[in-house]
Amino acid sequence: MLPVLVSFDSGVLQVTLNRPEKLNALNPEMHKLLRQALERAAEEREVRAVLLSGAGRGFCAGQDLSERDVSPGAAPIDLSVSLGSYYNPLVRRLRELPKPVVCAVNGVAAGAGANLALACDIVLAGRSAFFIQSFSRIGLVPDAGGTWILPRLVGKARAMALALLGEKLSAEQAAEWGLIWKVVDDEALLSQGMELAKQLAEGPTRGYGLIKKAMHASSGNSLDAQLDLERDLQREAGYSEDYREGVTAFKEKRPPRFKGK
Ligand code: T3D
Repeated sequence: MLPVLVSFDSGVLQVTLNRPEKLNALNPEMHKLLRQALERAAEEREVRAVLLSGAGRGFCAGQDLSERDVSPGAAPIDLSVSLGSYYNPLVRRLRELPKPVVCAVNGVAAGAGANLALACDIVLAGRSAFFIQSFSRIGLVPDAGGTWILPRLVGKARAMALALLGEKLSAEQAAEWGLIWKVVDDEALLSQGMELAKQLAEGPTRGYGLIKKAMHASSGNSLDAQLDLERDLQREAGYSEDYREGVTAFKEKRPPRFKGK
């Protein structure tokens, strides 16, 4: 069985991390397949949204630690190679993908697995799921964008404590703190995730891509720079067919039929 499953239906590319016996801990093969799936999502017009989740009782337990030889006498491992080759490109790919990515966190999301979820655009979590910045438990620093996104989502005080203590954060608490969008019942998670992804897949895809650009740029921009960016992105959105359709549908008092163009 492949360690990442990919299927396509109704405009949604569904990507499932699939090593349940390891709580979907990431190894190079999974990284490769995950990257391929995200490249496909970027390139194929028909793909208008992505749904990411995990098989079994976990979402993703981060880096597969069984692949790291830390036995006495083993050579020191240069972890920057792993980040440079796998984790950083993965987070950049997710952020730059001009299509919405929904993440359905079906169980534990630990280490880079937690930050992989947080790099997605809309995060739903099952009620029994939890998030752990488990890096400090093994002497590491949060990666996969964790030190960037956590303080921005929950503020420095909470981000720092999450990173230093490596404690479990329940899905409910994560939603309350603004780390994720919503908590749903475990049994309903995948169907609600798919419903949301399908809703997005019927939306104005180009506009969504521009919304992502604006949102991601905002934390590094002054208000002036952001206003200029909004002007430029709105010009682009206004040239889209979906804008014409949206306004026409409004005037004709009917639901819009967006084509993602
Ligand atoms: O190295 C680099 O490339 C640098 C980049 C690092 C990025 C990172 O993600 S570092 C952080 C790595 N992840 C962790 O430290 C989390 C390790 N896992 C855990 O702390 C716990 O497993 C969980 C809290 C996630 C879940 O606990 P629990 O009690 O529900 O399950 P469990 O029994 O610990 O795990 C179930 C199985 O999954 C178990 O296998 P076994 O004993 O039944 O054969 C366990 O070993 C395996 N597993 C869980 N996490 C990992 C893993 N195997 C390999 N790597 C893992 N990360």
